[in-house]
Amino acid sequence: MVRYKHNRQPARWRFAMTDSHRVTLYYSPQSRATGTRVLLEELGAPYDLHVLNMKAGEQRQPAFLAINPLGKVPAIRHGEALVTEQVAITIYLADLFPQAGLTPALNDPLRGPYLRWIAYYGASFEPALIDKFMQREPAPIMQSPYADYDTMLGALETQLSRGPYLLGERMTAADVLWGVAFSWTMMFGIVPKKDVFVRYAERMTSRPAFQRINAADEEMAAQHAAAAGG
Ligand SMILES: N[C@@H](CCC(=O)N[C@@H](CS)C(=O)NCC(=O)O)C(=O)O
Repeated sequence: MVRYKHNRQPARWRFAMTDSHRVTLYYSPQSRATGTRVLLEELGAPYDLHVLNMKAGEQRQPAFLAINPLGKVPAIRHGEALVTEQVAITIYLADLFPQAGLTPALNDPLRGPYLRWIAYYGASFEPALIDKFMQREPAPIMQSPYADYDTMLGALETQLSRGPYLLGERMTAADVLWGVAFSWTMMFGIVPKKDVFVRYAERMTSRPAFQRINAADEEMAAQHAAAAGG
């Protein structure tokens, strides 16, 4: 396991950051934790990486199973709080660093839609994605948590076509989650490369934060493969 330190908060609010803001991200390159790291960078958050070599099976060792019994990344530790699940982590981190402007405040009319589309990721998109990837017949529409794949994706298409971001003109932490998700799900051919999805993913992945982490991930993934013996 390797630890790295990152302090990339913009100068304008660096004075306000204390050690109480420091976050530890349990991490593996080119995984669902990548989006969380990109979010930390977009937020200018101070964080440490606790890196797991998943190719060597470190996520299933007792030390990490004590953090997340599912053996999955991302997970974060912030003080006494341990948070798993991308959806919870996205909301938690964006609220922890409101200065970055990526979270609508509680009294903002966008707060509800913001939560809706973040929750949609975990509750509807991911289950649909896995059924599609496994070429599994979905449950009947009344039992399926996502209705059916085309309806689930169609709702996203409608929302994104209002763009440029999920909530219209305002970029939020939800876009970091979704931009990264569209990028890898289209790369794996699970989500079709429709113009609206491609443009949206490009808008998010062309940002410096994603570019930086993507490059670092490539290097780290190669080191992990070598360390795990190919
Ligand atoms: N429900 C979890 C899923 C996380 C997840 O699937 N993580 C994958 C990385 S892409 C993982 O850690 N897989 C390792 C394994 O299960 O061995 C979330 O949304 O955070």
